[in-house]
Amino acid sequence: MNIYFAGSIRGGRSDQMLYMKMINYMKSKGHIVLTEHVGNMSLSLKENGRDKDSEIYTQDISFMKKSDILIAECTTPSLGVGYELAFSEKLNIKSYIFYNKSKTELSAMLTGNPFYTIYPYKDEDEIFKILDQIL
Ligand code: 6IA
Repeated sequence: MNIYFAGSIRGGRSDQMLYMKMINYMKSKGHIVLTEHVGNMSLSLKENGRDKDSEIYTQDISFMKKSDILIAECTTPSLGVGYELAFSEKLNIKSYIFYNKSKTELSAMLTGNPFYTIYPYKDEDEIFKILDQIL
């Protein structure tokens, strides 16, 4: 499958290691993660000006149009990830949301929307078992 992985960038990078683990896990199962840069440790958090950011936006929308599913890790809140989730609903791309329930409360705009399949977890290990079921 082509997978769109969504995780916080400018919203904060506390969970970057987890994103990298999830991305590597999905790749190890033979899938293509189109947005593997989200797990990149050295990603710049700075705004790049509207022209450069416009390239990022256009690229990400094109990745999403090629994706079979979207996986979002939402423990660190991110406006970009929220936008991507709304966009995946618009494109009717099956979307799965993970978040650590001991660290955050997910927005009612997501928990209240039956379009999304949502997995609150307590330990990171749980994520990989669920990914096995999804994939
Ligand atoms: O609002 P946020 O920055 O937290 O939004 C994060 C989400 O937006 C991620 O799921 C990404 O898919 C997307 N996104 C945000 N910034 C970038 C980005 N910047 N590159 C690709 N996707 C992004 C850095 C580019 C760098 C290689 C020069």
